[in-house]
Amino acid sequence: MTVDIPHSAALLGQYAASCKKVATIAHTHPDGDALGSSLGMACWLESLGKDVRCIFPDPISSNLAFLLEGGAKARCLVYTDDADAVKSWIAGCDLLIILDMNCLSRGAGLEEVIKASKAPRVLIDHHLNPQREEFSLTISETEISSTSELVYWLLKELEGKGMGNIDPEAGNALMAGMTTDTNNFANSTWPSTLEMASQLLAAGVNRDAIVEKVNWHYGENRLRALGMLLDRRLTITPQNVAYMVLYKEDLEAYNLGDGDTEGFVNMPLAISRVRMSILIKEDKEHFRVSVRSKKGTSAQNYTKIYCHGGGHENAAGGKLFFPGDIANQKEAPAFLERTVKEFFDEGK
Ligand SMILES: [Mn+2]
Repeated sequence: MTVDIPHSAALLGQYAASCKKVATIAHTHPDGDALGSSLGMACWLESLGKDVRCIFPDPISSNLAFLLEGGAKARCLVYTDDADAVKSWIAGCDLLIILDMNCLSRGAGLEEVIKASKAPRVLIDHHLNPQREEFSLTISETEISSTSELVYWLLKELEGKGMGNIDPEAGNALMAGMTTDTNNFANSTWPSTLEMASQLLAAGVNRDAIVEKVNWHYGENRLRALGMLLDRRLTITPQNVAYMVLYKEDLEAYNLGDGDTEGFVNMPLAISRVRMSILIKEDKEHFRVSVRSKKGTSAQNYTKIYCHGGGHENAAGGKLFFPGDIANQKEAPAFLERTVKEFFDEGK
């Protein structure tokens, strides 16, 4: 870890001490880390007596619904479900805490709402290249598993200073966020990550239940779609890059919701010779692009150069627009072939 936790926590504590009404805001298509870090932060702020809502640009996928049991659901607002409630909450806030995204555009429709607010913005994130100029305080750490872990260490520090506490609900949410972002300790696991897990286990967080709920409660459609993809849509280029394309017809045929394709992109990395895996999924006028790579290959660089995105060195996401990057959907495979060849063979 490179960030100075005591110093950053003290600054976060100052912002929290001087506010009354807060919004935490996380990225579009919220994943376990976005939700976990938001809920963990909200629990802590509530323990300080603050009025808090966790705001998301769009709905939370159904496999994470267990984190919204109890009181947590009432704490969350989704912009695409209730734009007026979100706008009026943010307009009344005197602090915005932005989590698990390095730039405001990752907030999709919320970007303008955030920019319209005069409240100070605190960024807490673990992605590369944070857009520091947009924030009053940036707490960015890339040598860490997840935003949930970063939040954990900040809150732990503040708790030691007698400022709020990490209650079991927050511990559970932060453990879930870390567990999903490390793909259950398969990647981005640092010494501090295991220390956090150890401390939370000792505090009574039921990690087995989290793992079970995250991984074992999908519909049959998810597995059948994965079978179809791996059997019929997996291409491996001469550069040993695997790619798979999911068209709108597939999403409809298998009735795939937002969270249902989570983790698909990792599967081809199981093949020994594959060094990078790309999954593209058709959306409105663009494909959503997910890229994962093994050590020594930069998913981040490929995504930045060709797919309007970024993220982490070995896990990145972006978009591919049509028309724009490609004339139409059917051109996507050729685009991937060409850009992969250029990236690896011409050493871009
Ligand atoms: Mn994350």
